[in-house]
Parts: sequence; structure tokens; C-alpha cells
Amino acid sequence: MIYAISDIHGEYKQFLALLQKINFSENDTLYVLGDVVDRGAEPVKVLRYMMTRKNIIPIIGNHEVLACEGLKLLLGTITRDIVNRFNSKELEMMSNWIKIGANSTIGEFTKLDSDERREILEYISGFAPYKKVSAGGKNYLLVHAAIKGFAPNKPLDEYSVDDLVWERINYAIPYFDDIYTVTGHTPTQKILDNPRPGYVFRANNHIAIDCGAYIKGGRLAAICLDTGEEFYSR
Ligand SMILES: [Mn+2]
Repeated sequence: MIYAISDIHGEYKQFLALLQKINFSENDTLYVLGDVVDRGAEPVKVLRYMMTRKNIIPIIGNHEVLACEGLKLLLGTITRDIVNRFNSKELEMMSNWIKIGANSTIGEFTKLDSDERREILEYISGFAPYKKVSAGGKNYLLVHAAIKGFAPNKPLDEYSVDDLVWERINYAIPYFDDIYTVTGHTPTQKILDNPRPGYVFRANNHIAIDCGAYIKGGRLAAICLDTGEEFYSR
């Protein structure tokens, strides 16, 4: 079976609980739609688990875009006065990243030895911008946030990563007639007039699967792309 989950945000225990609920095995494929890192307590633990599974395919989120830049600055020896080595552009970048929850990622990352840090950074740098998947007779586009500046005839490869990870999507307008767009980025608790906040939201060929794992009372969700079935960590 093929599954998609999104916005794990360091919630390692919920991630393992959800894998157990879907009986995730070597014969399955799991797409992770970005924002693995930041906010929750154990983002690096989640990454290290993902790195051991070839059938887990990561797609980049806005938090990984910032992590790729920020973690690069933390590859060398970590000293108390490390911030003094940053130029003003780097300081601004780090401060923006910390504002959206980077502390847990930085905390775990800086405890690793330098080889492990390099491996983690290399892994995150390889996250795909999007994936197209067919399952159960349906076509899916898996992307973290939205398609900024969407034009029906523009090839997906012509959008930048930033076009795909930051924008708030408009669920009222479908992108495609024959492709379901599966996204995370916006917890379904924050979708206006959503009858089922905190659960998978479907409208107009959109499927929103970020159910706010890091939010109090939220959860991590998986959908099976073959059957449409939903699974929750709690
Ligand atoms: Mn996001």
C-alpha cells in the first residue's frame, strides 16, 4: 500500500504509533510531505528513523528549507560564541528559523558528532520538491503547501521550491480536474468552516492531511492512497 503523512514536527512517538496503526512494512511506501523538523521534541530522531527506511520518501517543507540553511552553519565545532561567527544575513536567517520552532532541531543536532550532522544535512538536502503518484486508480500530486502562481499549463518542474512550501492554499479552488492534490502545512484545525477540525479535510480535489500533531489535542494523520482510508496517531 501507498501512504502519505505530513508535518510530523518532531513528534517521534506519534510517528511510531501511526506506523504501527498502518502496519507499515517493507512492501509499503510512505510519502512524508515535509515539516519533519522543528516545534516537537525529537525531530532528529524522526529523521534518523526515516533514513533507515528506503521505502519512506521525503518531500520538502518550509521548515526543511530553513533547516538546510541553518544546519549548514552548525556543522563545525560548536562553541559558546558561535553566533559571533555569523554575518548579519546568517543571523537574520537563524532568528527567522528559531521564531518558527527550530530550537528542538538545533538542540538535538548540535549533540551529534560531526559525521552524523553531515549525514542529516545531506539527507534533508535530498528531499524532493513534490511527487506525482498513482494509486487505486487515482492520480495524486503530493506537495507540502500549495502551488504559488499556479497556471494550468505550467510544468511542475518550473516552480521553485519556495513556490511549493510557503503559500496558504485555497481549498475552494481545485488545481486539476483529474489529480488530487495532497498537502500539509496548514493544520486542518485552522481551515475555516471545516466540519472536522483536526482530521483529514477533503474539498474540490484537495486533501489536507496536517492534523496538527504538535498542537494540543491534535494528531498525526496518514491516508492510504490506494483506498482513501484515514489513520490517526491518537
Ligand atoms: Mn509548513
